[in-house]
Amino acid sequence: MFNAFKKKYDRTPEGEEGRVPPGQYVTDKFPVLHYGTVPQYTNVESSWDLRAWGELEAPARLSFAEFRALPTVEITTDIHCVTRWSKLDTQWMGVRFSEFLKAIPTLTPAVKYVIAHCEQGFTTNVSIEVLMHPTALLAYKYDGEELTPEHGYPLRLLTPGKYFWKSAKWLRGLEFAGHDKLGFWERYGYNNNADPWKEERYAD
Ligand SMILES: Nc1nc2c(c(=O)[nH]1)N[C@H]1C(S)=C(S)[C@@H](COP(=O)(O)O)O[C@H]1N2
Ligand SMILES: [Mo]
Repeated sequence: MFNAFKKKYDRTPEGEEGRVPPGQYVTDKFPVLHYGTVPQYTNVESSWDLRAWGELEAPARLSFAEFRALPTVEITTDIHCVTRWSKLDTQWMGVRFSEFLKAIPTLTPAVKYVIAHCEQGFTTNVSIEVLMHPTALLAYKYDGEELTPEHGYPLRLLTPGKYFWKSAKWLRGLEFAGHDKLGFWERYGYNNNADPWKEERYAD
């Protein structure tokens, strides 16, 4: 008991090594990184929705109010940006990806990948297995507060175990696909698997 307690608290700040992937440094700041401009919404109730399409029995569309009525969870996780900053113990609230699946028509057995579609055409792709993890979130609060515009308001994806670029900001749609489709940064030369522990930064 005592050892388990000690081990947990040894990790930070002195013993962070085991929590920080190779080539990363820890920051207490929350840097803002993205391509393009920050979308501004005047009225999310009328101008925002979340769509799902592809390998499911019928396409779906949830309004802002419908989405916000879904059950939420809070999670604490570490985030790792490919530009080498990591931030430990970030706190998020949102709808589990697996919970969201209950709110849309059934997926077909062909589904293997999910392509996240965002404002201004940004996309990112991940295998559906990764999003079935209980810490995969459609997140709308950070540190107890509504996401700020630059961090993805009103909704972002939180993709566990991958470099942070796969945590798409300003999420508007999820495409369910039987085959993989490279997203924005993945096409730009970043590694499609993006595992920070294996330092999969760039495509070979
Ligand atoms: N829509 C969108 N989401 C995006 C990006 C982007 O360019 N557009 N950049 C990604 C990258 S490279 C990173 S590191 C994180 C940064 O999130 P943050 O600005 O909240 O730290 O968002 C990711 N999500
Ligand atoms: Mo990034």
